[in-house]
Amino acid sequence: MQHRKALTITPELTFPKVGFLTAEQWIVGTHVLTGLMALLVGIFLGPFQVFRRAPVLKWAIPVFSYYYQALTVHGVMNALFFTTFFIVGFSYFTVMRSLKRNMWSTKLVWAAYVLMLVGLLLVVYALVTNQANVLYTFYPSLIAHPAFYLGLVLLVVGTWLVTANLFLTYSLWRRENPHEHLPLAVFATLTNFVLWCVASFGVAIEVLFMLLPLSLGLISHTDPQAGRALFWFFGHPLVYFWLLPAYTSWYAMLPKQANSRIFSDPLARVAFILLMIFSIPVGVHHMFTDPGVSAVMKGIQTVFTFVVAIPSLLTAFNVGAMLERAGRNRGAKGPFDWMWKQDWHNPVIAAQISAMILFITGGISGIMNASLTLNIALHNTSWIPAHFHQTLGGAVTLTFMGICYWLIPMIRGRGLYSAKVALWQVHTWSIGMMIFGYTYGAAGLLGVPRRTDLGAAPYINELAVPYLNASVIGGVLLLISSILFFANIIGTLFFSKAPLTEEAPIDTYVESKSPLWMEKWGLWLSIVAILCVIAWVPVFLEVFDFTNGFQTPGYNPNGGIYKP
Ligand code: HAS
Ligand code: CU1
Repeated sequence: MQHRKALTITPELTFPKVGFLTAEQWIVGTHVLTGLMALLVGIFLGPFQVFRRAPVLKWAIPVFSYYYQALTVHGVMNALFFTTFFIVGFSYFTVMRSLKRNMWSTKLVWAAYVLMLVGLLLVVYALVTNQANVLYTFYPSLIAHPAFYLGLVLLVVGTWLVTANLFLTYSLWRRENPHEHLPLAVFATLTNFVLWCVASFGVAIEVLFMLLPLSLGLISHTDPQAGRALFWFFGHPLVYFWLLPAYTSWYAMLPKQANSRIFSDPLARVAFILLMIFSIPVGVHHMFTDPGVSAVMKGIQTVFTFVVAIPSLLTAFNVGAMLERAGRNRGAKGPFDWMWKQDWHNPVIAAQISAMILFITGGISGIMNASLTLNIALHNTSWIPAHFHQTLGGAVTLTFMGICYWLIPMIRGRGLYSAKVALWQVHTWSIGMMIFGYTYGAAGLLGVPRRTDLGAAPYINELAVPYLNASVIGGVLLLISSILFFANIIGTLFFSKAPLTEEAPIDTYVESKSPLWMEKWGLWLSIVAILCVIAWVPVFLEVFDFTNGFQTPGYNPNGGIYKP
């Protein structure tokens, strides 16, 4: 006789429509607020980079007066720590709410959090003591204090635990609900953590076998080319790890907020699957000017890069159609009228639509970067920061700010301190980013370099001077916007007296016609692995010097050969 263990069905959690369960509040709140603290440090250094680089000002940067230290703090805090903590907190929210259950293990949630937090503190120590001026890409042969690399390792290991917890929660749910459709938001979250996990192996190998041992004095030399290849195996998927939660909000939350409905759920899932598959075999587009990679591999990864832009074009149509429906529900008539007939007075909606508008130029500039031939003119100029401030600073950060305008009130159990201030914040951010993007893009076309202390440069192309000076206007607007953002967050946390009225903008039941095979994670992982082999193994064979090994000594950015 066959004995089958009876499946114990976990009772569904009932979440309050308005407000959080205590456990949820702690888990989501701690991660999101830690992320915002990292942002608080990083965000204000941005405008001062602009002021330092404008010939009309050439101001020294306050507190971190050494330009490269300030730039590293700006990049590392904003791009690596704010994003990761925020995304993890947001993903826990999405998964718990949508699947109506607790995380698989609350202990694992906190173990991962402690690892990531210790990682953050170690990195902050290395940064503020001026021992890690290696920028957020930490390319060798620049070498930082071991605490910097150890901190990054802990951050990444923490996110692996997060991934395990998310997948175990999902698989329990799937076992108990074999025929139900997985809510889109959870589907998106899982694809995001798959791509993150696979990608993070590249940077883990780089840090564990190249950078940390050199920094500790266990090995004496490194290889910049090999380090860059391992980094960009990770670095490009990283940008989608930031983008996918914003897409999750646009697809799965904005329809409810805008009183509309998703245009196509299956098409959205196709977009997420494509992003998961094609994010990794494209990182060489960051190395088009690197001599060690062959033109053939650059060509192959160029083609894949164009493929990975397609899911974003699908998103533009899918989300655009959802917004058109929202506009028509509000009385829009002509072909374009729906654009203005959005609820522009709601900061949560205004932030997300403005983020999309910034992403139009961000996306187009990305496609231009991806052309091998054009890239020669654009690489390492201020065009690149222009590109990624429309994508990461625009599409992603502005969406996350919009999310904060409903999430922080829910975490705190009080209404938003001021919707009006939030609207001003959104508009100053959008216009500031547009000005920054235009001026830095134009200056880049005139050859102005990125990552360079122009305030100390003996020569700048005169034609670029007006653009660099005009970028100050963007910097001022972004500074004002950052102050308004944090004033509102602090106001909501400590001073708001308004009652909480907004519901969690996520549907716990989603009608979907998507086929269940879309959840074949094993299949997707195999395809990812095959593409990684095709796209990356030849690159690694090209960049590693298997005869002579590592030949370049580490370099201390504060001067001289690196000595631990
Ligand atoms: Fe990129 C460099 C190519 C997307 C971030 N990128 C960077 C760097 C960062 C970054 C940080 O090929 C610098 C790294 C460093 O420090 O060296 N990028 C692309 C391409 C895309 C792209 C092809 N990037 C992103 C995203 C990022 C990001 C997303 C962050 C979140 N990028 C490159 C390349 C380089 C690069 C090269 C290397 C350059 C070099 O030489 O160093 C694509 O994924 C973009 C596709 C996007 C679209 C836009 C779709 C538009 C949508 C909005 C629609 C609007 C609506 C609103 C619906 C095709 C979805 C309408 C409503 C109304 C009411 C009007
Ligand atoms: Cu990229």
